[in-house]
Amino acid sequence: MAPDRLPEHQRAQQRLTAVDTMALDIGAPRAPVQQKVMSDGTGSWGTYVPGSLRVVDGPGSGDKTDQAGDDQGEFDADKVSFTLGDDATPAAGGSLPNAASLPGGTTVEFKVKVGRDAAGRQVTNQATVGSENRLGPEPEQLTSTSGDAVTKVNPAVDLSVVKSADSTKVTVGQTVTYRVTVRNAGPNDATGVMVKDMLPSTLTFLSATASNGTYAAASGMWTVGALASGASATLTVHAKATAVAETTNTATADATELDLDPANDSDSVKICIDPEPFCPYCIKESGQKPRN
Ligand SMILES: [Ca+2]
Ligand SMILES: [Ca+2]
Repeated sequence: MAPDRLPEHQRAQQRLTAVDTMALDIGAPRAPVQQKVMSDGTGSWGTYVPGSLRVVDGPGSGDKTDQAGDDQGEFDADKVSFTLGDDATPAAGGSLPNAASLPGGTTVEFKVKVGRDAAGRQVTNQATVGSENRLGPEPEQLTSTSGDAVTKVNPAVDLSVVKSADSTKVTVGQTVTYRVTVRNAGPNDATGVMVKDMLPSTLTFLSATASNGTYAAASGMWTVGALASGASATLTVHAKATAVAETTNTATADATELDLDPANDSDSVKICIDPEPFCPYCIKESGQKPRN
């Protein structure tokens, strides 16, 4: 095997969450070759993070700009490229001495923001190095491709909550019925789904019905459990108004997985509890004044 055909290698974090940023380190082995140029695409699963090109070690180490023609690094459309080695210019790779194994040589790095569609999947990335072998009688153009750098991306979900009341204006003694719906917009199945929905002190719990799981009135916790991507669950709570108040109560959902849009995890309903109406015939007897 010619020295230049030693495989390139890549290091990537082994576990990420969608929307995290991943740094791909790409090492190039030392080889008695010149004009080394490395290129690497960001793939369909992520987006290049502008300004993240860097030669980590080896000749010309340091940050590189995304623009072409000013230094060893360049980002163009969906591909990053570096010119490597001693005396590398913006246009042409330099030379690297021979060495038996990594981590000799040079290492470059760039960052990729992992996209939503990659959640719960494995993503892979490869780098390619082109070089010219000048050991023989004639210069020989060579290409080396790395093995796949495989990174597991954590699953992610988007829970949303909608809460409503059958009436937003009641009187003391009347029953209010709240309806809470939690939905998982995916992209992955949710586990350990909990919805916290504590009744205010001006309402007394009567009963609850849940399509999934159970509701504990004392803690206000609706334990939903697993919720597949695209699925929803509903809770109905009946409560009795016990005191005059303007009261808002909120339902908030949570799951084991990261939620990609926390803005829709909660919903609130405000209700007004009026005093009990007075019977005009009772006023004379009780001496109470009718309410305005
Ligand atoms: Ca540049
Ligand atoms: Ca959400």
